Amino acid sequence: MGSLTQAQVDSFNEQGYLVVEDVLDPEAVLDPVIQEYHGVLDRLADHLYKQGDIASRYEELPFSERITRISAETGKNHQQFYDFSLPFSGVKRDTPFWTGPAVFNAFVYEPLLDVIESLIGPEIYSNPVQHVRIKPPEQYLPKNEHGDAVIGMTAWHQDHGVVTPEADDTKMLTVWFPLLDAPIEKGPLRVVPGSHRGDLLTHCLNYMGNKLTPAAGRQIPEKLFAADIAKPIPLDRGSVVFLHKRMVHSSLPNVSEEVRWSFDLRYNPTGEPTGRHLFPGFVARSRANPETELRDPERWTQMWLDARERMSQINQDGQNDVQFGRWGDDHPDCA
Ligand SMILES: O=C(O)CCC(=O)C(=O)O
Ligand SMILES: [Fe+2]
Repeated sequence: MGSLTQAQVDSFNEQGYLVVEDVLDPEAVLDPVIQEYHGVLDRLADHLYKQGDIASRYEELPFSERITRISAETGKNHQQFYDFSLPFSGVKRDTPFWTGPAVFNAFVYEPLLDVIESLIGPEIYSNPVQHVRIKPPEQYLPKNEHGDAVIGMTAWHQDHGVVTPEADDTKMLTVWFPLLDAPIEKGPLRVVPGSHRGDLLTHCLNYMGNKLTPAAGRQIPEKLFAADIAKPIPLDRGSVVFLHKRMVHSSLPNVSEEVRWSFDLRYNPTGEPTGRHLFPGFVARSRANPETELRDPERWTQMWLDARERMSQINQDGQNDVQFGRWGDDHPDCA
């Protein structure tokens, strides 16, 4: 059974997002993830040190400072070492990723699935559009050629815009939560309440605000939605924000002293296309067929190893054997 009240479900349907406090037990779910990532960071530090990219492994530094020190020195976010997903092109047989048991445990944590059940029903599939984001304080990062910190805020977008059109009619739900408290100064998400009631909006390449900006990446021009009513969503550890797939959202910059660390996961009713079919999903909950639920983290890791093997044979050297995106770059909204 779902755990939300009817008023909470109604609020999600009206506003397109819902904050639920105290869903994840910090000690039972989040601390083991943090512990696991200490090992991931050791692995990254060893790799970079062996390559001569950093002067020390910085083992003496606490987690947040260690990550910040490393990114400040390399000017990179090393996302692929932390992430439980793969790039869309150029994947190699040894491309790193992390799908540890504590991470898996968070994906299938029953009280989290109870909330999801209230929003999308009892047959719940873990959609592979999923990322960890670790963003160091911008003040300690080098700037790129456009004067922006090399790891910065996320631009305006809808998650519907990052999946292929086969997932256009699905009930994909975004689930975002911080591993450490994420107050305003850490750069949490911002949402535009009610924006999910509109269509999928055009996502333009390098179009920031209302002007072309080479570093901006792909995003929705602000003239297409009510950017003035955007609302920041600061969250404490344990809390979760749920987003409708057409909710327009972005994030603020991290102007604090500590890393901003979050998971963003997606779930959809089982049987619907995920919009990223080469990556593996799994049944997280099934009331009809409980025996189909995946509860073995090693099996999950093997699914990603298999995906990596497949990906290492396609989308290499600028080839586009399988498309992950949906946008052309000549739409009139982008001019
Ligand atoms: O955490 C962020 O900065 C962006 C996350 C996001 O866009 C999402 O969760 O869908
Ligand atoms: Fe997003």
